[in-house]
Amino acid sequence: MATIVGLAALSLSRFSSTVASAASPQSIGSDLSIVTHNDLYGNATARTVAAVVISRPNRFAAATSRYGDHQDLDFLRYLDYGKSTDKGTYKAVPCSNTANDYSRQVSIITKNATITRYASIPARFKQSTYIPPQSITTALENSPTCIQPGCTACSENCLTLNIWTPYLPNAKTSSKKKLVMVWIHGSGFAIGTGSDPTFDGSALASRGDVVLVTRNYRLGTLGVLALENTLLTGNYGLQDQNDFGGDRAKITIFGQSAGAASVRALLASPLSRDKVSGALMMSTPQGMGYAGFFSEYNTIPEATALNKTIVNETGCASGNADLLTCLRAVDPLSLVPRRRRHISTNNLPPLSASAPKLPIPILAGIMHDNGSLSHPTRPQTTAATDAMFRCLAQSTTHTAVKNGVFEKAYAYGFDRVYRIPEWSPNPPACEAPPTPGFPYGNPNEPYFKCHSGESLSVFGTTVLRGRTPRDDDDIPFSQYVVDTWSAFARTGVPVPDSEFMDARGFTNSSAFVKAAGAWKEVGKGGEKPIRVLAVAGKARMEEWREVEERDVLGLGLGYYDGAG
Ligand SMILES: *[C@@H]1O[C@H](CO)[C@@H](O)[C@H](O)[C@H]1NC(C)=O
Ligand SMILES: *[C@@H]1O[C@H](CO)[C@@H](O)[C@H](O)[C@H]1NC(C)=O
Ligand SMILES: *[C@@H]1O[C@H](CO)[C@@H](O)[C@H](O)[C@H]1NC(C)=O
Ligand SMILES: *[C@@H]1O[C@H](CO)[C@@H](O)[C@H](O)[C@H]1NC(C)=O
Ligand SMILES: CC(=O)N[C@H]1CO[C@H](CO)[C@@H](O)[C@@H]1O
Ligand SMILES: CC(=O)N[C@H]1CO[C@H](CO)[C@@H](O)[C@@H]1O
Repeated sequence: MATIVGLAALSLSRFSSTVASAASPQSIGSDLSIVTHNDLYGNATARTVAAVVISRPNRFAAATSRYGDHQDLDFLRYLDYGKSTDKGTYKAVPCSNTANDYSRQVSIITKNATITRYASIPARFKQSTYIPPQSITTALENSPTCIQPGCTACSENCLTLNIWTPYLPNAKTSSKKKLVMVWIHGSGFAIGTGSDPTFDGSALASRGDVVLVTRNYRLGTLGVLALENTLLTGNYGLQDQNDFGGDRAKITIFGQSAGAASVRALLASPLSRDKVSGALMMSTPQGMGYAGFFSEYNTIPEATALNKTIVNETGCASGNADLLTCLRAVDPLSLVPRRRRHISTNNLPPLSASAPKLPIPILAGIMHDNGSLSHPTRPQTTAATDAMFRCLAQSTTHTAVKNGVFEKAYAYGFDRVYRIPEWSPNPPACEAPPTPGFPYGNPNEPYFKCHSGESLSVFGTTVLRGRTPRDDDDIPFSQYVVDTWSAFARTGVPVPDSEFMDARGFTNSSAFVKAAGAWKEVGKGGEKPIRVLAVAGKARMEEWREVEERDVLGLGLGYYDGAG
């Protein structure tokens, strides 16, 4: 009955059907659960044991006793979590989770799952269409990114996704579904990819027991160009993001920066708003100047007014009946350095009292300090920086709650950052300064909590991305954030359940949650609305920030009340 499946391949969940000998839920006649502690310390972990668990009769005690007094297998109690009786009947196969070995593979056969492509191969300036699962495809390599400035491993044929899963169902024996988190990457609608290793989904999938999906969408002008009275209707990138199906009760969309602005646009669109059970928006740029570009939408006439330059520069005559053919013949790399906004009949997302209600929870927040310092050519200046991010992020949440637009809302301010390698907008402003005993930076000293500084913590990829933990809190803090984000996807509440954490042995996160105290939804019981995400002892609830500054700028909490 026992079937051994190496975890190494599973831990990154690269699926393959090309290896004839690969085990599959079908060949085993059982579901496969992959349970690993994954403490985010990478190959420095002391918790090297993981298990592939097969749902064939075998009591928990029997399964564990087979492996002697392997204390590390305690985390398998998680398989009984949420069940009323201790009826767990599992076969556990412990194996190392430190190897980075792709040679052992697992196949899956789903209802004709297409693993590598989620939408039709996009014709330039044409809406993509969601393709339901059709065939089984090898997915061992990252596919090309969408066209972006200076790219090489890129293509217009880029509508692909990556999937990490802690569980492979056998359709014959189980109808269990995991919660799904769908990530929309940021970078100004201009660059980026779902295959960026910063967004490696292993940690969220393995710790959070969710299926994690990252995906590409068209960028730059290729994602948005719209011209009135032509077939160019814009929103190609947004439609790419909208191309997904599945159980609407189990899908949370989340994104950062332009990705968060995308989540916001998807929630505003009748095409996508009813497909999700939750939404998480990290650092949505909104407000004045540069940032307004992300979250205020153009109408087609407004977008058309912007076409002059680009149409002229391509050499395609704007009056040409064959404009589309002409534009499709242009080198795509010459089109992407430009950006355009999403197209909508409404310049702002509908948040007023008359806005349609969306019965889902949202979680939204920003970096705790200076929202900007984000753009290489637009360094931090004034109060206006805060206005871009903070004031209107607060107004969005405040107004949405006041007008009951969402079922409930949680707000946070992120107060610990470790910047992404290769990206330092204003060095060394976004780095904690080194002090004696802290050669990699001392996060207890003041430093700017810059835009995008949350990504490594949210994905648990600090070590994976080669950043050495600066102190003993960096990784436990990331554990806490990973567990918080996935808890929101599983339950709609950004607080991991204590029994869940106990079952998994997430002792650090337990301590964080206890130290931080209750995290109430915005607008409930006069509680302070913002959870400051910081190390144990510094996490707290706070009032909306920068009230005076906001009012001076005319970006008060009521800013969005008139919208839509
Ligand atoms: C452990 O990981 C680090 C970087 O994360 C790498 O430099 C080192 O070679 C790895 N060690 C082993 C034994 O794999
Ligand atoms: C799977 O694909 C085959 C052929 O491509 C088709 O006949 C069959 O109906 C598909 N099954 C499902 C469940 O979509
Ligand atoms: C396009 O460029 C030409 C010169 O190259 C200029 O005369 C014309 O006004 C431009 N048209 C638009 C719509 O900008
Ligand atoms: C908790 O954090 C400490 C460092 O502060 C670390 O040594 C330990 O391994 C962590 N425990 C777990 C369960 O991840
Ligand atoms: C093809 C197209 O729509 N061209 C338009 C570009 O914008 C100018 C000015 O807004 C219009 O006059 C063109 O018709
Ligand atoms: C809230 C906060 O940290 N504000 C800081 C933003 O950056 C400027 C310097 O550019 C500081 O003076 C502010 O205190």
